[in-house]
Amino acid sequence: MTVIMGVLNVTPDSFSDGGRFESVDAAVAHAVELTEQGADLIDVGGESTRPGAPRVPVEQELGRVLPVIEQLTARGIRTSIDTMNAQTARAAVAAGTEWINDVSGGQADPEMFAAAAELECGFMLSHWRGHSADMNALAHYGDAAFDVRDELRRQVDKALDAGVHGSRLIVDPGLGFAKDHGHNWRILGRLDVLEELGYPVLIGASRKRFLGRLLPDDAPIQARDLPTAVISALAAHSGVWGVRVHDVVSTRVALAVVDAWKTGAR
Ligand code: PMM
Repeated sequence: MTVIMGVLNVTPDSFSDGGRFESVDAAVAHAVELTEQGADLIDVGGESTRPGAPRVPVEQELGRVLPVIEQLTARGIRTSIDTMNAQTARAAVAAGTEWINDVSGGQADPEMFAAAAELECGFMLSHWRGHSADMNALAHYGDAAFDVRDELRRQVDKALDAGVHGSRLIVDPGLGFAKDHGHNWRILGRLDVLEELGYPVLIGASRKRFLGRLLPDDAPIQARDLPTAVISALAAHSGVWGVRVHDVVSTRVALAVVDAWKTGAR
């Protein structure tokens, strides 16, 4: 079955949950709820990556995510750490996190691959071309599906050279990161190209801006959960490893449809 990764942004400025989970208790309660709804793991992040977002000092990031990870680990809830900082990744893994989810694919922090190799945890490696402040200017491709595959392959090779074991790698096209809506749809329409890399694929489309273009201008952010769930179904049908979503309930149902579609039983 396709893995559901529930999003837990412990930030005051995340575009999609608007800082509602700033306090540790509220964050933990939300993670428990997502787990009860069917999330297989919780992706904990303390630094917003929305376009134009400022960087957060590592100490502040650690202060946000560590208490949450400690409590989730104590409850037996599996987590990934959404960070571009090796220091945060190390501390999170020491607190029980099983995967490093680095949206920069090891590019933002030169220590990241060494940390991942040493920690022997899973590593989610995303396609990335630059920090949020300037990523929109970097959204130029010949064919986004093939260019992203090739750039991911180069980064995967660097991870392997640094000692990260191939069996621990998961690749992600980084939808919305230095990509416009057309690039995102091209990548999604050709997931077979990404699958050529031979690694499990993770897709993070949830509530992203390109989905807003399918909806009325005044639609609330939660209206993006329907197109997100449809993408979860289509991505699962093409065989991806996992989907990273804010609304677990709708994606759970979408994945049940795919399962019934494929097996003829439910
Ligand atoms: N997108 C965001 C944050 N982390 N991680 C992975 N692996 N893939 C993504 O597409 C991704 C990510 C940005 O979205 P958010 O601000 O809603 O969390």
